[in-house]
Amino acid sequence: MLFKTLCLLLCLALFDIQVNGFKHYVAYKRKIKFFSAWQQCRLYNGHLASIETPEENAQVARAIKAVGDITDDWYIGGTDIGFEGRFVWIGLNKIASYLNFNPGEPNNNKNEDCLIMKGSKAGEKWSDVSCEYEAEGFVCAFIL
Ligand SMILES: [Ca+2]
Ligand SMILES: [Ca+2]
Repeated sequence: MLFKTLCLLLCLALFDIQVNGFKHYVAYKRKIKFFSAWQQCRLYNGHLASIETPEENAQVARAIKAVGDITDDWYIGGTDIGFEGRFVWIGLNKIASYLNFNPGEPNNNKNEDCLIMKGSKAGEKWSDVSCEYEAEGFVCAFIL
């Protein structure tokens, strides 16, 4: 019985590591639309960056700064294309619970459904943009 319990706990722990594993972020400086970026990250065996904590937000900002200008627009993997106003991380199939939008965003201006990160004096925050918009680049997450 004890063995079974230990085994179950170990399995749950391993499962948790797999689901909530440490994310490594890499930014790519390449003019690209949202769904092309999404596909590109899949081809790299990652996913278009999901951000679930302030720490992860800082990691994504660092990845962008390593390759380009944080005051440009960089795609991350959030969209409300399925249900207006409710953002999901498409790489995780999860509702975005931690949110970090620029002031006045998301404003769904002319039906914007895809998320970018953009740095300013307010910090490294998010805005919704048209999914057809060609951003400066994109960030992939790799779960280690
Ligand atoms: Ca929208
Ligand atoms: Ca917007």
